[in-house]
Amino acid sequence: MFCYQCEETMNGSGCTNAGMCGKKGAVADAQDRLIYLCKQIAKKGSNTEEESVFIMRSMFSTITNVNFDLEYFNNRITEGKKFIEITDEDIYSNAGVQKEENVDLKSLKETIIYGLKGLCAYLDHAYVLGYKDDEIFSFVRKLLITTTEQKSAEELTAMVLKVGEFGVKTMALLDKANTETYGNPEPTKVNIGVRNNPGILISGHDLKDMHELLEQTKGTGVDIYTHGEMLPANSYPAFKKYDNLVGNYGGSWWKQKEEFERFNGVILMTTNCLVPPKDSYKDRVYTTGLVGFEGLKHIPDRDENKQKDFSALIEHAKSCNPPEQLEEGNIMGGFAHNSVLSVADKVVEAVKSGTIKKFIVMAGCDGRHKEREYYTQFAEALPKDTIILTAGCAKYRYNKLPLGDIGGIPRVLDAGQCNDSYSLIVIAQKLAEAFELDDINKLPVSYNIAWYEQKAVLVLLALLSLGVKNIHLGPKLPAFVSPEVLKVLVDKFGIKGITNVETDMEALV
Ligand code: SF4
Ligand code: SF3
Repeated sequence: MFCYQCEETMNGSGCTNAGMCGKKGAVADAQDRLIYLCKQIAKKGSNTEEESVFIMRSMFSTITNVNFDLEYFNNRITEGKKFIEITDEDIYSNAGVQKEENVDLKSLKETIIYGLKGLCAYLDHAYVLGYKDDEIFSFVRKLLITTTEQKSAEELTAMVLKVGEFGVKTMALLDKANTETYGNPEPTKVNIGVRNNPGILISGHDLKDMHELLEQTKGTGVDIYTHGEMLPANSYPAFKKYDNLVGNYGGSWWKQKEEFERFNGVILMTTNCLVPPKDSYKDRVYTTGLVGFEGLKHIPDRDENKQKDFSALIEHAKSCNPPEQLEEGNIMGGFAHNSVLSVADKVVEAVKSGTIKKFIVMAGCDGRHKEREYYTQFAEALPKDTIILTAGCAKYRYNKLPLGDIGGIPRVLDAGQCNDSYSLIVIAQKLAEAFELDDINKLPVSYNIAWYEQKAVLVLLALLSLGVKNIHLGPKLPAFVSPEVLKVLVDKFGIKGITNVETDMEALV
């Protein structure tokens, strides 16, 4: 195997025997074969929606911490082979990141692939809610084909930015899908304590699963808690009305080993990020959608016009003990574009009067490495006249700190899931309009972004495609960015890694 798609890749260069994430070599190889097959379907297929959905879901399933199950990937490859004429020999001999020998072309092609993986995840979330865009489907095919062709580094660099441009479109589509279906998120105090009933903990990004689970647990005596990236669900009007939605339990994805253990109840993983479960709680974890892990129970997809059937999981939950309390209190959420822009006048006034000096976008992912304590320290060290704009699970590094507010505006404005970084873009664009600026780089906004997996790659490319400059990216720069490609990113966009809190504070604030 060879995989270097995430931030935790071995020695900052590539996982070769097994993934640091727990992915086995055979699974990584099968994922490579699936990606190769998708490229060939894009090239030789008949351009049907069925093929596009196959490609989209295949790409999504190979994102870090989504699916660890070899059988799943083997079945998927068998399924995909029906679309085109292709031999196993072809697939086996041509699949894999290392087939491109030129290090810079490989870097650019893989940047395109990882960005597309993130894009496909968001596209799938929208698709599940009945929203689609044929132009985006065609774009994904076109770019997959590009990675199989002889292209220059300049041509590929242009394509990388195109991925970002379509990333913005896809996040906009998903924003429309989420808000038209479940309402605009509202500023919400989310309880982080527990109640005394058995519970189900739901994690991942899939809001439709969230809705159906709430509906099916209504009146059953089973409480629902969110974990990780499902936290923002607490701020949607459609979900707030369920009185068995208690709040959020615990922190971000990498804390699950300890937190799932202590939750006592049933856990539902709807998308990334699953960590290989411990035997002590394994029988309480269910997967659904594209998530898979050998030995875990899987809730099958919904039949047309029907809900997914969560009854087995609900029955299981009833026999569990209530969760152990980890903490108490509240955290604030729900500051997506609609709620922030509804107080835009107040925000603009605060900036003009100097009460707010700067916004720092600290969106992205969290991860398990100690070096990420930097983000907590950075948030703590920020001057009191600054506001953090966040989205994605990166927020767990500082969303429970007592950072206070500025004239009623909380100093951490959480727009939601990583895809809701789109909200941050909308907010920045509207502020630029309000200040009559022709360039969003002239706004008092700095970017200190943390990444882990490929959705964050897409978010980064989206920001670059909008011309955002001087982004600090950490905790490590991607291993798949070659020195030459990094040079382009530095020269063109001023991208930097992180150093230490003091130096970066000086540069960013
Ligand atoms: Fe390694 Fe990350 Fe790939 Fe897992 S996803 S195998 S940790 S690079
Ligand atoms: Fe988090 Fe996996 Fe990236 Fe959605 S859930 S942001 S890491």
